[in-house]
Amino acid sequence: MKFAHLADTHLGYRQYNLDEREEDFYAAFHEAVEKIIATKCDFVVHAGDLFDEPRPHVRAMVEVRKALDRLHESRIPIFAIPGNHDILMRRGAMIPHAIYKRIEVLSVKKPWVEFNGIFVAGLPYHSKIHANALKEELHKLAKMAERCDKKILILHQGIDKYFPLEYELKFADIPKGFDYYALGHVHKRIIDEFEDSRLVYPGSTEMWRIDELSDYEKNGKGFFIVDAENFEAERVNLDVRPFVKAEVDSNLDLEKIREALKTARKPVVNITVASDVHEYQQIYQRLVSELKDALYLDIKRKRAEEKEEAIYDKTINIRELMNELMKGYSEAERDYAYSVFKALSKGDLDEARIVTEDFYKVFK
Ligand SMILES: [Mn+2]
Repeated sequence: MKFAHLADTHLGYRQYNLDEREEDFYAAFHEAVEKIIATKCDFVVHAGDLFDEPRPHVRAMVEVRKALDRLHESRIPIFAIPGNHDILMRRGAMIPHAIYKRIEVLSVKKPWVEFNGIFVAGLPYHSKIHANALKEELHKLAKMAERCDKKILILHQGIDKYFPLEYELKFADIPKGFDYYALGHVHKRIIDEFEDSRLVYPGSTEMWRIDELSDYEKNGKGFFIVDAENFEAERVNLDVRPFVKAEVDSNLDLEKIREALKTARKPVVNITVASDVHEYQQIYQRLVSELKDALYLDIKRKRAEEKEEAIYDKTINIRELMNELMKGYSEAERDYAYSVFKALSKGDLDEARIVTEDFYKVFK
């Protein structure tokens, strides 16, 4: 028996507002499904962020239905949990998965199934404010799991070891006793050991953000096929669009980029220009006219002055900046402030209100 473990498919995401990039995410997902069918997996676990948004557009929902039909034809069930991108922060809100019959979504009310003697457990994404509730549920699940010899735990969470700035669980909080920890949320591919078990993040199936590039270059994008006897995880790579990242100055040495553009599939090119403000416009124009073979050119000017750089870094790392400003406050208070900040910067008053209500309920 074997199963496929995938996560972070982010269907419906339309990077750079390009049709091609939206299609790329569907293509990677369907390629994964076809490979799962071809290798005769017995079941699939999806560790969250199936969709990019909790209110996906119809096209994304139809693509998922097609994939679920394909799996169903091959009698391959799929067990899933909602990730942070699948959950709308509203009381009583439904997840988009609710529309399908052919996907079994694990929830706090029904956090496990027994499939061919394997205990398959999972919980939806919990924000850091609810980390204690999550730990309690995990403790209960670990007890329930004792009924089976083989046990899988599916979670969509950041763990401090891999996600030091925005984690909900510490490595030590992970309940012992499962054979395979099928994780999602971190978009890098990670295989780690935990006790005698395997802890795996398959990563996202496509390039969701440019900071995933070094892991993509090193490990590729894709998912894992796992042997349900010994829980060895085998990497399966997907044919994902190439990305190129380069820095150029006024010499405009484009040889390397031109070389990279010779692929059958047009790459996304991310360029940082080291120049002063006056030269930049001209360099920008030349890049646009000379690199027409790129699917998309993402060009930015490198901030030259050191002072500017320091401010720039901090604004990107808002979490660190807030931690510093709120030094005298507890970790829970800092997390709360950050959650409210995130909600309000999206203009989402409902989310800010729910985060606030939750905070006062838990920490009154
Ligand atoms: Mn994700």
